[in-house]
Amino acid sequence: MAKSPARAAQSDPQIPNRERPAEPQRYEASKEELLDFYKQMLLIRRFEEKAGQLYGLGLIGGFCHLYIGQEAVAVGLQSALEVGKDSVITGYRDHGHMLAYGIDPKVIMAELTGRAAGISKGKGGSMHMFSTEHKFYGGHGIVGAQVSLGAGLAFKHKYADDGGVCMAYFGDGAANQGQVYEAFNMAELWKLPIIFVIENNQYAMGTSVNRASSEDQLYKRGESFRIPGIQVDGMDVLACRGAAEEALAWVRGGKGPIILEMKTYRYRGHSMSDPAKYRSRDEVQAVRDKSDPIEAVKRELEALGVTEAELKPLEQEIRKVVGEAADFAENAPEPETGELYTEVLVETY
Ligand SMILES: Cc1ncc(C[n+]2csc(CCOP(=O)(O)OP(=O)(O)O)c2C)c(N)n1
Ligand SMILES: [Mg+2]
Repeated sequence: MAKSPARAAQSDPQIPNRERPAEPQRYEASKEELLDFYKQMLLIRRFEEKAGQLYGLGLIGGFCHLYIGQEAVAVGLQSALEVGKDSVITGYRDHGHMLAYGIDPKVIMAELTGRAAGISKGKGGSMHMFSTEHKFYGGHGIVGAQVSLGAGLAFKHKYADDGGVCMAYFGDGAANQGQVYEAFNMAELWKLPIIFVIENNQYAMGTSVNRASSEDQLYKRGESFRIPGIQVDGMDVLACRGAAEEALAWVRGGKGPIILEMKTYRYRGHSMSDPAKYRSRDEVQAVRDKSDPIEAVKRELEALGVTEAELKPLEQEIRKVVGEAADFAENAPEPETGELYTEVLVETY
C-alpha cells in the first residue's frame, strides 16, 4: 500500500534529537578589549570614508564597495580567529575584513588606487585583495563563488589536519545562489571545518531581502543539509564575538559546518555608483540613530568610565593612520608597464 502523504512527510526520527549548538552569549569583554574593538571599527569607518573621497576625486578606478555600517561583523567575528591558522574568504566588499585582520591600511589603500605597492601589486583593485600570509583568500567579484572556494579551504584544513577553520562570508543576495547549496551539502557530508557567515545587510544591490527571498530567515537555510544556523545582531560587536565563540567551539569540535546569519545594514549605496533610489534617507537615518555599532560601543565604554577626553587621542590617531594611508596610496608609483602580463594567465593550460 502506498504511504499516505502525512506518513511520508514524517521526517527521519534522528532529526529532532540532533545536537544543536548552544545559544550564544554576548561576549564579556574587558575594558581593553572593548577599546580595541572600538578602535578597529573606527579604523574601518574612517578608512572607508576616505576611500569614498578618493573615489570621488577619481583616484580609485573600477568598482568600490564600502563596508560602512557593517563594521561590528568583521571585527567581532575575526577577533575570535587565529591569524595564520584559520582562513578567511569573502566577496567584493572586502576592505573591512582585511583591516579587521590587522593588514596594513597603507597596502590596502594603495591597492585601491592601483599602485605597485598595493597588496595585489595594483592589479586586483578593491574587489581582489589577498594576503596568503594571513590566510586571507580574497576578495571575489563573482557573487557566491567564495562560498565554494571556502569549502575548498575548509577541506584543506581537514585534509592537512592543521586545526584551522575557514570563515566564509557572503551576502543575503549570494544566499540565493545555487553553488552555495552544493557547498553546504559537501561541507556537512564531509564535516568540513567551516563557518558560513551570511552578512544580511538587507539589500542585494537595489533588491531588499524580503523581495528576493522566499525564506528571509537566512539562518535556516542549512536546515535541509542538517547544518545548524544562528541569527545574530550584527550591529553589536559583542554579540558577534559571542556567536563566533559558539560557532568555533562547534566547528573545532569536529561537528561540521555552521551558519551565522548576521543581521546588519549598509549605510552607503551598493557601490560608489548606486543612486540608492530603492530606499528612503529616513530608513538609513533611523538605523544610524538607533543601531550604529560604533556609537553603541562608545556608550558601553562611557558606562565603564572611559571619558570623551580619553577617546579623543584614539580618534586622532586613527585619522592620522588613515591620512597616511591615503598619502601613501596617492604618491606611490604605479606598476611598471612590464608588469602588465606578470601573474596573469597568458598561456593555455
Ligand atoms: C554571479 C553573479 N551574479 C550577479 C552579479 C552582480 N552583482 C554584484 S553584487 C550583487 C548583489 C549581491 O548582494 P549581497 O550578496 O547581498 O551582498 P552585498 O553587496 O549586500 O554585500 C550582484 C547581483 C555578480 N557579480 N556575480
Ligand atoms: Mg546584501
